[in-house]
Amino acid sequence: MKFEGITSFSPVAKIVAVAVIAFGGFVLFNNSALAAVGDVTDISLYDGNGNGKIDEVRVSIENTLNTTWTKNGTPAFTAESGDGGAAITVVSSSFYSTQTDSPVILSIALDENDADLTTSTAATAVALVYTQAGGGGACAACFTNGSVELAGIATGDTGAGNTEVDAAKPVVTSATFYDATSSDGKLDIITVVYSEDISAAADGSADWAISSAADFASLVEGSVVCNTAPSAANECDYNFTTATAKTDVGDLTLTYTAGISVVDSAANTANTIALNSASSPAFADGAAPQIKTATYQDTDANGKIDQFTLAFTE
Ligand SMILES: [Ca+2]
Ligand SMILES: [Ca+2]
Ligand SMILES: [Ca+2]
Ligand SMILES: [Ca+2]
Repeated sequence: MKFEGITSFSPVAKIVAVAVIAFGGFVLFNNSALAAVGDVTDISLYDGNGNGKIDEVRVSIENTLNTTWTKNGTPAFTAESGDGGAAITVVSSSFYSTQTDSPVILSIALDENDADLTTSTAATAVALVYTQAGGGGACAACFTNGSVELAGIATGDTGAGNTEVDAAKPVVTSATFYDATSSDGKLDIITVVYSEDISAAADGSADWAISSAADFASLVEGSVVCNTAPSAANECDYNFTTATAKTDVGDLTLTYTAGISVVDSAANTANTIALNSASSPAFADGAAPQIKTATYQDTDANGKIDQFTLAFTE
């Protein structure tokens, strides 16, 4: 077999050959930028009990050779509210994955009773910090595979690949009903506030329903506006009408069924929830009493009015 042309490249072939070699070098160079064993590749925030506070952080560590990672002594993780905020107590750490997986995943549990742990399910709610051995941590080489130690995680996780990932669903932090239109004693809007900013929905009414078994007549749903003016970025405004003049909660129930209108920027969809007087959170009353009826009487029948009776909407 003859390999004609190998020793006699045309000028164009030479350019192509140089370009191929250069591209190959570029690929090799870029491979060196990939995560090395011990690098943190993902930090995900979870709200396991769905109360709107981050309670677990999972850290993924590159482990391409599938060696066994171990924990030595007291973990050196600390946590902060937001990046560089107040310290949040770390309760414990354990391996979430098998210790030879790649990535190997650590679970860091946070103290939900820590007053500095604010209600937020956003990616910015908690920052995780890990100080490597010799850096003043509580143990030497806290997480290793025998030869490599987990790379430090700086405050704010400034590495492009080390930004916290939001794995926590938005949860309702308050739901308040109002008689906002006309102050006629008839409720007309419920404002539902979430633990983080949610997606914009001009009318997500298909996900929502209002009901009352006895106390409110002729309930009619209007638009449900989420993260769109006049709603705040973390809020849905549920508009409705009723024929009943009543400004306390009674048996009013507003139900959200997991759908399109309450989704965070990481595509975590809020759970189904029924909001009423007994839910958590329960409805807050933002509607002032209004006069429902006013009657007058002549109680001693002397032809002179001597008593007014006012009935209020609650
Ligand atoms: Ca929680
Ligand atoms: Ca979230
Ligand atoms: Ca009204
Ligand atoms: Ca009221």
